[in-house]
Amino acid sequence: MFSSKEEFKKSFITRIESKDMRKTTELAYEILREMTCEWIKESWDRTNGLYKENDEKQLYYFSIEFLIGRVLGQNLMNINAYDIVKEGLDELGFQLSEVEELEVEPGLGNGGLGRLAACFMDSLASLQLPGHGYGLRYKGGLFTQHFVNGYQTEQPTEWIQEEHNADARREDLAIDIPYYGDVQLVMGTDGLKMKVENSEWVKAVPYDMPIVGANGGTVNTLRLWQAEVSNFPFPGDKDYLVYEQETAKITDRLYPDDSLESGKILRLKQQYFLCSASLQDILNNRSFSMEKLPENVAIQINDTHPALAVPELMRLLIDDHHLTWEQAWDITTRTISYTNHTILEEAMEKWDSRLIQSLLPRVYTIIEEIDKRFKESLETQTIDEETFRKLSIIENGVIKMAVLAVVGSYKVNGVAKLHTEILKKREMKELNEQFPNKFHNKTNGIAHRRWLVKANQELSGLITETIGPRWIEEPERLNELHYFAQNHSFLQDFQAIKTLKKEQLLYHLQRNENIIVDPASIFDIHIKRVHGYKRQLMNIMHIQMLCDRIKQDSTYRPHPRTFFFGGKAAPSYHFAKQVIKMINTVAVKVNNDPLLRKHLHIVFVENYNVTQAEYLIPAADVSEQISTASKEASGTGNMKLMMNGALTIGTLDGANVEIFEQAGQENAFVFGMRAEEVMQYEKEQSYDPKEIINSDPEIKKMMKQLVDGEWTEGKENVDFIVGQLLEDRDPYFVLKDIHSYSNAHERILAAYANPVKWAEMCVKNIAASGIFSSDRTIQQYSNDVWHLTKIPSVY
Ligand code: T68
Repeated sequence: MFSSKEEFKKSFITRIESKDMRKTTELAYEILREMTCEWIKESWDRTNGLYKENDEKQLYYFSIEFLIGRVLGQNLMNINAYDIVKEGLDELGFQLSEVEELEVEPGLGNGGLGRLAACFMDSLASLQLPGHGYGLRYKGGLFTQHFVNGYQTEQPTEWIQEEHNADARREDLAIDIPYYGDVQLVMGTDGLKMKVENSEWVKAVPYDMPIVGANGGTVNTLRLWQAEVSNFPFPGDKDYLVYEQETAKITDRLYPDDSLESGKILRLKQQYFLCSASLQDILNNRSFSMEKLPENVAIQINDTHPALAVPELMRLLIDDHHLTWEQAWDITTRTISYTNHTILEEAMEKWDSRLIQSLLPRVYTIIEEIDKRFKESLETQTIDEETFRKLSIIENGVIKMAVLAVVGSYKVNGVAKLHTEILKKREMKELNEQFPNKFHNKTNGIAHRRWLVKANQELSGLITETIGPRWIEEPERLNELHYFAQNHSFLQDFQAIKTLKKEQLLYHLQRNENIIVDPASIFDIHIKRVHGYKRQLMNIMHIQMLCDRIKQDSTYRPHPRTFFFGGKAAPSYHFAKQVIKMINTVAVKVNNDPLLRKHLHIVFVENYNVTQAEYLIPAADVSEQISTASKEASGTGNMKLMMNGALTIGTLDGANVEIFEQAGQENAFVFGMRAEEVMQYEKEQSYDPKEIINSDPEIKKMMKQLVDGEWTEGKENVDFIVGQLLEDRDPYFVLKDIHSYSNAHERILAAYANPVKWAEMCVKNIAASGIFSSDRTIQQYSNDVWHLTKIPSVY
């Protein structure tokens, strides 16, 4: 790596001149990417060498999604070259920020779960822990969202630039994965064995991505598998053309459903592909005896999507490595641990037994055996029918992946305190009683290096000037900012940076869309997947309420606010898509109304993704975290916004609870029902939105306007929104919580009227946010679950 700006410039110029005399930003991007890869390669080789030498335990994080976002700028940052490169390029007539804009972000994830995996990768490498990711190399990441007449449309997003990947491909490590086939019992030298014949094989080719830790010392590996046709013999009675097409499909696209269980065969193929390839890779490359697997390897499964790792590891240990069932089970259940990310019924993965039996016949026999043995182990207890049903892995021809994951792993965690409590006391109560020491909490975290150090370099600079640089390595030191929460000059600097970040956001948005926004307005930001439980509908209905107040009450003239929305709806989630349409419809009305637009502005940012988030989050004044209590397992956007000095308006849900605990409820705007209340209503089915409509004139009026189509466009839109609130009985308690939400918004306006006090509250939030760094989360996983040893990189 170069040590000075001059050295960088020299090398850059030599390269640019050897390629092309036209000095375009595109060429600068190519060269910078190439140079960065070379610098990283050295550390990467060294890290791999150290891991081999040390024989230390390795962690493998199995995830169907890794939403890593752009990597070039982050890598430069992590190798401490960002400033040198920026200045060097500047002097050569390029702007680094423009160069960075050319990178197509790999959107290999839907939302929180995929982004969490990416933050964890960053923290593992930065803490110098031997932890790697296994995922899938989807040709198309999450779709690109455009609005046409206010409706979401979806286009495929292709992120791969093949010429960049020549060295990432590891053909030498390709593995073959068996699908279908006939299971037979055969007599081997050591007794009866299961054998599968006539399998259809698919080749898994790994592509490696470097994960660069802070200061560039440790570089771990994210290995992504790509499906290709296999060279193994192909069963004669099948159609090879169909096989070719189906093979390509396995890693062709990311499933765009963020919280729906799809139950499709392609999804099952993807899941097994990830598990089998990764496990074979681990077992092939080990340097220890198989019995020592749990001492040498930890496998974390990110939700149930890779839960087939349990039966697949059993299959490999028994069929390929000739262990007994008991030995294999002992090893498996000391190697695998599982993270649960949801309690939403519709997201709980269930597979039709017949589907697994046909696609993965051998794996199916193993799942049956696991289920049978687990049920036998329950026979000594007196267990009622309901409990027995809940504990069954296979029930009425359906395989429940969450139960399989719990039974087959040694630790199970939820992602925030409240979520873990709900898991233990309700959703998985019976399992928790069977395995009392398995369940634990690991509250999520975020990579502060991306979400603060990189995304908000100005604020990071100010923090470093104020408390010194140590907070970057130890983010909990951000609490030293408490001493400056009343320091006027610090608060002024903070405010100036907030304004700058707002202007930068607007500049960025204007490049892509024609948006004129007042930077002096309150930036109120609601960014996340669009879903009923995340209640974008409540936000837009509240805006509807505000419009009415402004029109009816000439004394109600609130400080201007810009409500930003960003988020995609799953293509098959019709209600969410209608909410998008409604927001866009209200936006047009409000933004064009001469009176309303003085006070309210609505911007729905198209195609919300990691890159957009990096612009939006530092610019936020208000962070909308308004899920129906009990539904949001954790949330991580809430942490990113807090860390950038936005104040949270939120329910007591997921990690919001811990955010309020840390920052103090007086430095946030808490509202709405609590989780117990919601769950009680759900249990009793006693919530009736009509009662609220009939007893509350303001809500009644809003409903009438909705039914009359004043805020929607087209009958379909009215029908969906009104239908959800009336016929479907408002399943996410929008009408129940909207008054309390509206009051919280009035408290925001009151607080904002005092800019110094507001800034003080923001700073208190930043100061309290260090605990939400994923470095803390990863250290806790390592201490309690994985037991990894830090391997300092030596130069
Ligand atoms: C999210 N889950 C949780 N799921 O909703 C969020 N689901 O509260 C939490 O903070 C985050 O996980 C990290 O723990 C998801 O993002 C998915 O994206 C998903 C994807 C495929 C299938 C089901």
